[in-house]
Amino acid sequence: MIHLYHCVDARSFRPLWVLEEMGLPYELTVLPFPPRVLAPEYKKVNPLGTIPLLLDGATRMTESAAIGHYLATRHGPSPLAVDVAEDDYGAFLNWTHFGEATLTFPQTLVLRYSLLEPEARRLPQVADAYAQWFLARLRAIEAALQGKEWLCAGRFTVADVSVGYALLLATTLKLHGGFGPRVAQYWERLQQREGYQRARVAQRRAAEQAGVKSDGAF
Ligand SMILES: N[C@@H](CCC(=O)N[C@@H](CS)C(=O)NCC(=O)O)C(=O)O
Repeated sequence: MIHLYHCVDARSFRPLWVLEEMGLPYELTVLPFPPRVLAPEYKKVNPLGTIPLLLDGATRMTESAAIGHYLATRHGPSPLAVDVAEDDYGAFLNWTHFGEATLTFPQTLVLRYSLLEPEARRLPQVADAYAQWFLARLRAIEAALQGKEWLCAGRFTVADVSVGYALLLATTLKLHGGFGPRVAQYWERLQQREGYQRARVAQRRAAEQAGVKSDGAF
């Protein structure tokens, strides 16, 4: 059985969303955020203390975008993966990694320096600079969506999950006012997906069962 360790609305939402899109059976453990501090026993399972952690037999993964790709291929075939023989294979890999490396990374600096650090250690200048950095990178998404519903291959894929999570995080950080018109419509479209909505329900139920706050971890 696939086992996913998750915190509410954290990057582990990517694999949760993929699991629900694919209808795969899985076990979900929701931890309080940050687990490193609030669930220290978790470090026995994942010494990094980070989420996600996905266990699947002998497979052990801690990178959210890679896990989505893994699930759609190892547990496929699935339209969520783009095959190497398809024209958009390179675009698929690029957007899947762009979602994490280019779009989520700057937001973690915003999160840390505007919310997570104790007040005295907050750095508004860093938070503002990386918020602008993030919004500027969204221009690539705005351009890619011209005349398209999804980022590549003419269908919804793991690349949309990866970028879609970055838009969810932006909403949590109240950066969504800076979305361009195509990004704003894309974000609406993503939230209408049944897989997204099922993942929201699964997250809330598992958080409630674990006694973890379910209305946003941060
Ligand atoms: N690149 C990794 C990052 C994993 C990561 O840093 N996750 C954050 C939550 S979104 C975390 O666990 N933070 C808690 C900590 O650093 O203690 C991924 O995409 O999964």
